[in-house]
Amino acid sequence: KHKFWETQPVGQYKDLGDSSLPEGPIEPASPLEEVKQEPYNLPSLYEWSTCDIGSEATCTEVYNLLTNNYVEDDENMFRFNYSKEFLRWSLHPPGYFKNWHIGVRVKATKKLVAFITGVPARIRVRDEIVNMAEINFLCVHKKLRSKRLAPVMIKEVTRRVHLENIWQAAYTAGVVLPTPIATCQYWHRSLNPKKLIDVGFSRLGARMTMSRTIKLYKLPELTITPGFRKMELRDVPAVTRLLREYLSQFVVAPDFNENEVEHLLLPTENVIDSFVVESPESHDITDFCSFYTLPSSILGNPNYSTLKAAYSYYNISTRTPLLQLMNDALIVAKQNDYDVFNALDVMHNESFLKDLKFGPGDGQLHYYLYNYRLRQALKPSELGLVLL
Ligand code: YNC
Ligand code: MG
Repeated sequence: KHKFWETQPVGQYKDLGDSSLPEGPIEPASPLEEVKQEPYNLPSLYEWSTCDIGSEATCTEVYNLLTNNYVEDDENMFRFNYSKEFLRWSLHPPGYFKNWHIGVRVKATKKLVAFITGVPARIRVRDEIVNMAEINFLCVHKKLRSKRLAPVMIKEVTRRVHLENIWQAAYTAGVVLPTPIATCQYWHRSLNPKKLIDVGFSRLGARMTMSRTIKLYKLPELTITPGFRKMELRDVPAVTRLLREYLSQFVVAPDFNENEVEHLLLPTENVIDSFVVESPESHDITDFCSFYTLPSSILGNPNYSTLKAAYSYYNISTRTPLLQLMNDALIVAKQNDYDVFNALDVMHNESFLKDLKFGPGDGQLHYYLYNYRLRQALKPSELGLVLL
């Protein structure tokens, strides 16, 4: 059934529930000399091309490929529209490898037709910190689908990850593959219900009018928590401490240091927004919340072309109730003109989703590890990891 995935060191369906299998790497690391030195073969019309996302021209090519060919919803009404700034930010974390940003071009014309990326990350699984690659942005041009290009691209990124002596990876996908470590659901909080209904993202509820719906989702103009403000560079040590302590309770979570917190969580306009609560008395940083910006193209609507969406990232409450903190996050997202605020049911998010009027989405997001077995699937609330 999965001609490619059956050959890979991933949890196989036949092993599900077999508690005699140990947790941890499925295959041992190989000596580096044994890693294949030459790239995998592509069909003869195509060639590999490392994509320097720092180059404006190359970043534009990647942006255009993804804008026209990346992930759509089941009904093909919306397509992710990652911005160039977002691509540069997410692909250049501390210690990134240039040659993990892999393109496929048509030899004759140099047109970019496929893409896959990895970035390094330390991810803790139970009490073990594992060097991994986070794999993202796998995309094959619509005209080249179902030609088994994706397996070659996955094998090539795997080879390049192995050459850095890294043997595990984490990734998410909307499709079911062998075998999810967790299956999560997106929840959506309307900020601009009229537009969401007009574009078909949501529907008017039973016995609801437009004006009642608008009233239902209305938010205060200003945030409520005293000391709630944008995160600044000087907050990096305190936020890192908060985050490390908070994430330690989950079964799978990133192991962030200060450099990574600075890169990933310091606000970058139209990419990542982060807020702290600074105690008005002690000036301690007691709480933190963040969301990233990922618009979607609205396909074939005469009135609107993009949906401005915020995606919940990492949130930590120690003194402000999480419900109040997230309500403030909704308020700032609304102030900044987002149409919808999305959150997965990971970490403690379930505790606020219903109260804050999030509704469940259709479609699921499956989390995977490559070459690392878990005895059984995790509950979403056991996951402390959000991939971009
Ligand atoms: C997918 N999303 O099952 P089998 S998510 C992984 N992730 O293999 P073909 C996928 N595998 O089942 P197409 C996958 N989607 O026969 C399909 N597959 O064993 C598997 N869509 O290949 C599939 N982006 O080339 C099958 O399919 C085989 O032409 C079929 O290409 C697939 O970024 C795709 O959704 C997804 O652009 C590129 O449909 C194409 O359809 C497309 O004939 C729209 O492929 C965009 C889209 C996926 C977003 C993402 C995470 C990717 C993770 C990849 C796996 C990483 C493994 C770890 C590597 C490092 C290891 C170390 C150390
Ligand atoms: Mg293909």
